[in-house]
Amino acid sequence: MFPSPHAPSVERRPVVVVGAGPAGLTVGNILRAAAVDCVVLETESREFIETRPRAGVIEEGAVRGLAAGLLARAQVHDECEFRFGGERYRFRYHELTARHHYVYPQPLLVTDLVREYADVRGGDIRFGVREVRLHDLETDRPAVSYLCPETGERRVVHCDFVAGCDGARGVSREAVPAWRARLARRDHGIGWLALLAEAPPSADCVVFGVHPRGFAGHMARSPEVTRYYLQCAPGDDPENWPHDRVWAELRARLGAAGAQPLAEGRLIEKRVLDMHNYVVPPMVFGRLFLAGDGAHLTAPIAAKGLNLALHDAFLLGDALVALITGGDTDGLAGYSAACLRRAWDYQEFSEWLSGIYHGTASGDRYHAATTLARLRRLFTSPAAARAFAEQYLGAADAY
Ligand code: RFL
Repeated sequence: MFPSPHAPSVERRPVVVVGAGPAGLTVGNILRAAAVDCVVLETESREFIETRPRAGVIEEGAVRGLAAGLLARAQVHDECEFRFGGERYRFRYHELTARHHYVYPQPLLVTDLVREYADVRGGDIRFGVREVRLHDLETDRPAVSYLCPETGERRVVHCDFVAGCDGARGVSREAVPAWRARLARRDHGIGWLALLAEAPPSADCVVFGVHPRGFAGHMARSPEVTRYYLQCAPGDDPENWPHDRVWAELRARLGAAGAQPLAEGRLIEKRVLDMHNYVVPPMVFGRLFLAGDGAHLTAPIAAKGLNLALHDAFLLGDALVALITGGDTDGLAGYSAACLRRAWDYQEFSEWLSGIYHGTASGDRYHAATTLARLRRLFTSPAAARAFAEQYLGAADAY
């Protein structure tokens, strides 16, 4: 039951942030830096979110002053490598865009952001909350309630705005009624076996293996840990992929003339991801503003999800600060449209890249040959290379 606004457990804050992923923590940090009061609600424990492995490739433009740890410790990547037809092709994107990628594991970024928000700025963050519910979003007095993990009591936080940053499985997106949300979804019909190996990287950059047996990817995470991907059937069982099969397949798909042999190691994560994307326009419902995976999902194909979450969070945090501290409504009014322009651009890139990664293994000779033509064009046409580099780095002048 919803407690009366006079009950002792009722609080009031300008903003409630639902979810302590990269999006929610970034919004929280921007608000705290501007002395705007807020509370962040998270269903998991601090330890869990600080160790959950996920992304690692971050655009230069998705980093702002909040990520001091990242700037001090991240590896800087200027190029990537495609391998196809038994050859290696270096793609030097820094030369084309003057931008680079940071390689910094998401758990470290989340750890930095939690520390900055909670320990440095004294921000209020509540872990382990249960049964989060969003209320009265279409009024100017919305609220968020949750079950307190210590007492089991339902607590209510009244607010002016709710930042829905609770990811793909959160409650914020569900709070937008079906008549309003215009979910657009794309299933690629392809699975990726996502692997983390306790092994040093076997190349000095990200490697994409485009092979008739299927795509394979190599991405450094740290000097001791490397992420690998193997295209597989959607819904495949990770148990079908014992250690020896994984390494044999990686060697076959990433093999190329002059390539360094793969450093083998224990597989510490092994899960099958079904490649699908979605966007939920608009990203606003009354006083609820969605950000990150809660609003749009991009399969790891283009390594864009974390970057989009950070871009959303910058826009949302800045817009909330502008309104709450200065009465400026423009940022929030244009928030959804601004985020969606970039989100759709990245979706289109993901779609295009999926064609390149998966085309040669499609079983369709025509499709396989046009895929290889597309790939070769990246290395023969400077105009095609520049266009690819701009999208890969998220470096367009405007979205
Ligand atoms: P998150 O990170 O999922 O955070 C949401 C948080 O909300 C919590 N939560 C709730 N809290 C309160 N109430 C509820 N009802 C809640 N329900 C959930 C969750 O516990 C969580 O802490 O979403 P956010 O902030 O939008 O960030 C999105 C990114 O995490 C995601 O897009 C990336 O990880 C995607 N991704 C990659 N993105 C990149 O840009 N580059 C990459 O290289 C990259 N690699 C990847 C990836 C995602 C992967 N997986 C596991 C899907 C590799 C993998 C394997």
